[in-house]
Amino acid sequence: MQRTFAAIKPDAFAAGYQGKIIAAIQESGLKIVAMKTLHLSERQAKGFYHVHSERPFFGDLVTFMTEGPIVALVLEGDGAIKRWRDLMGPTNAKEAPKDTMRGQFGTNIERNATHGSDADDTAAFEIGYFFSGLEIA
Ligand code: 3AN
Repeated sequence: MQRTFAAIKPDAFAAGYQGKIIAAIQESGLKIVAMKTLHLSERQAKGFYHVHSERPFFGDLVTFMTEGPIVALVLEGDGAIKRWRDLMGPTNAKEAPKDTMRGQFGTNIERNATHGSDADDTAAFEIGYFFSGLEIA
């Protein structure tokens, strides 16, 4: 059993796609073991994306991630990291197939509707960044 961190980003949240994205997660067989809504501060968004701090798009990414509320989730299942990334589609929503979350609900490479951890170590960091052990079922 593997766990991954997922987020519904401010663009998808503002457009009201939370329900559709959560339904797609559940229909895929992944189990939601933690979920909450929050509005990241600049400091919190910078901490979450610290691995990208040297990238040219970092400032824009932090502005985007703090523009409105998000839904943070922990998903559980066999191969959960890859399964959720496959369901999300590629980073650039313009190139994402229409049966993926980013293809359906994203706009471009930055405003791409959802986030998913890309490896075991990032999943562990991201789950711990958003949730205490007591908040995970
Ligand atoms: P992913 O979310 O698919 O793992 P990362 O980790 O490479 O992609 O990038 C993290 C986030 O940074 C993306 N979800 C996207 O919002 C933003 N991003 C990545 N690359 C770019 C880029 N070239 N220009 C603008 N934003 C980007």
